[in-house]
Amino acid sequence: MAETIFSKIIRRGIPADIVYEDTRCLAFRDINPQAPTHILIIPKEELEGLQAAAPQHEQLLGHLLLVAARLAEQEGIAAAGYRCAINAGPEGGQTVCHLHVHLLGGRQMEWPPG
Ligand code: DGP
Repeated sequence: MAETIFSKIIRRGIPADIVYEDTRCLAFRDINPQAPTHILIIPKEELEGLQAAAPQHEQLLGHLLLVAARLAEQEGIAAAGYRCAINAGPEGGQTVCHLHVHLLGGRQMEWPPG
């Protein structure tokens, strides 16, 4: 698998505004924010996307969502509400082939997302 831009961020090959890190994941601000708060939470393990997830990723997937919830608290958007989104595959709008959870908040979200 070719190295993605997110793998480069993990190994500090390119800069990012990192807001959280632990042994399993990294969270940083999206370069093209779609809301006042727009953070990407990614596993350090290379995983192409949700479509490539398998039973052994169950704990990792739960961890990413719990980190998103914790970051929402940290960002001060938890009380008002926020959105977590995972784009999977071309029709899902995924452009970077490394699993990532978008954490969006700080404005009213709309539905359907388009
Ligand atoms: P998606 O469309 O779900 O694959 O989202 C990919 C997101 O990644 C998109 O919102 C823009 C963001 N992104 C792409 N390249 C970079 C980068 O080099 N740095 C940061 N911080 N974000 C990036």
